Amino acid sequence: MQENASRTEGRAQVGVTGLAVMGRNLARNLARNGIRVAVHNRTTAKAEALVEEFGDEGDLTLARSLEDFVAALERPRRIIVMVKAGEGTDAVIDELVPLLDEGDIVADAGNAHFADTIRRHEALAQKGIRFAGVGVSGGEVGALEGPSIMPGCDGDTYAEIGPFLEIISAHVDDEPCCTLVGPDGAGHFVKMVHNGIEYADMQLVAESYDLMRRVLGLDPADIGGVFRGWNDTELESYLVEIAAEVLSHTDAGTGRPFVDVVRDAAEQKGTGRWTVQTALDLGVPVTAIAEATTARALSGGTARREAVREALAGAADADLPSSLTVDDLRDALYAAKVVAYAQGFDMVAAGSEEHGWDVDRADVARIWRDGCIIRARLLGDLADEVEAHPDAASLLATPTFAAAVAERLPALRRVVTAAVAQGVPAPVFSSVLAYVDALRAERLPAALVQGLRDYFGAHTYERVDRDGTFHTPWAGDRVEVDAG
Ligand code: NBP
Repeated sequence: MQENASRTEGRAQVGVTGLAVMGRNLARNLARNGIRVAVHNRTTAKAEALVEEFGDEGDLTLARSLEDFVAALERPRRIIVMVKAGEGTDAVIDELVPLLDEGDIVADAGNAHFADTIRRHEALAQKGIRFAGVGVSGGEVGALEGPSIMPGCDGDTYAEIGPFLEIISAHVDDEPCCTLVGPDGAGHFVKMVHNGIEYADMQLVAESYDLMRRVLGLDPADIGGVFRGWNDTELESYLVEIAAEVLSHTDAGTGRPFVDVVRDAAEQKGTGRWTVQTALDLGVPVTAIAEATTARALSGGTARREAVREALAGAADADLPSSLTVDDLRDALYAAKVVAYAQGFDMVAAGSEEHGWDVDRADVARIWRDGCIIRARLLGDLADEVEAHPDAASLLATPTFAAAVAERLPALRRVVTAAVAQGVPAPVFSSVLAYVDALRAERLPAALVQGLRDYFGAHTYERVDRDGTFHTPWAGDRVEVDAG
């Protein structure tokens, strides 16, 4: 395939292989923006259909084989792989690499695990092929109209591929929602955390709905109206906007609220679970994401739910006083969102530190302001606050967000109290409150945990009043010894 770069001028500038919903729309987005695109798919009919249906939107070159695809591209080749993550990605890379030349670029825009991206980056570097792990959020519509794009690669690779990605990304005030996040796995890591936050965000919206319905007695259409109103406040966000739409929708077949005809069981197979697993490895508490992921797993365990519901049908319950208003829920939702985002950004900082990526969290907040699923007004303020206080130990310790949470803490506590009193599960609201209370506490019962560990396992402990490591011989004379 060795060929003089100047002889490839006029050929396609970018290639897209993998033309299911995402790849197809990314290719159209590139073409609509005046970029010459070569398209390829394992099943050729999909590539043919794309060119036939949308060939008039721009310069789309059909490639029926990978050889034709590679030959259709100018050099260095820029190839976006948009196939099913995992084995599909490895299969495509294995087929592509023998056809490529040194310096060519393979950009995996699927939902890869960041560890796979690090591995692929290393393997391809040994062959002189440049690799980018590109997180893309915004779903099918975003891919077509402008997604949020989180590329992870070397600077020279970004110089080649970044300008194309920036053109097709969403824009806020002419700023692209795409920037170089960091090297190798950084982009897919940040995309993973984005999806983790998305889990927490969605569960909070769902818990707010449940409390409005079961405690305040509102019907789905009314609740849709409340969300619509909230979207004109500091809660303005894509998920609040579409919650209003889904809750206001009536099922055509039954005339019932759409939300009442949908089975109440969700899955948690993907990036939410990866986020929690990785957070545990890094030792970063992401309680909102973890509870949201667990809530999905719990909902999906329908046999267990039914068995326990029946077994506890006659359980006596406490009669606890509580009060709740729609305004309390609005304030609690904002405070809880701030905490969920703060936890996610702590995780980005920890991942960046662990892997030496030097990720700029303000940049991450900026490229999430539009195009992606968690896009929200909050992210603009978040970017400014992270930039102004880069060394803050938590977003919750920055002036703007400390004030925002402090102001709403009574409402958050009323919401959790009402949920507990009325027996409505609100795991993310509850965990967020416990997280804030734990961080605010002067003393934590971790001191007793350390005592217990020393008792049964001689694990030692530190003291508050002097340096060193100590052990008490609990089964002996209990005279403390210096264990340091
Ligand atoms: P899918 O994840 O459903 O993958 C289908 C594509 O993968 C088809 O083009 C298929 O080719 C190709 N493919 C498979 Br499967 N195995 C292959 C193999 N061994 N060799 C070559 N091609 C293979 O498509 P999608 O929903 O468009 O998503 C694409 C990527 O984008 C995924 O990694 C996904 O996680 C990610 N993503 C999706 C969304 C979303 O909202 N859907 C959002 C963000 C990111 P075929 O036509 O020949 O079967």
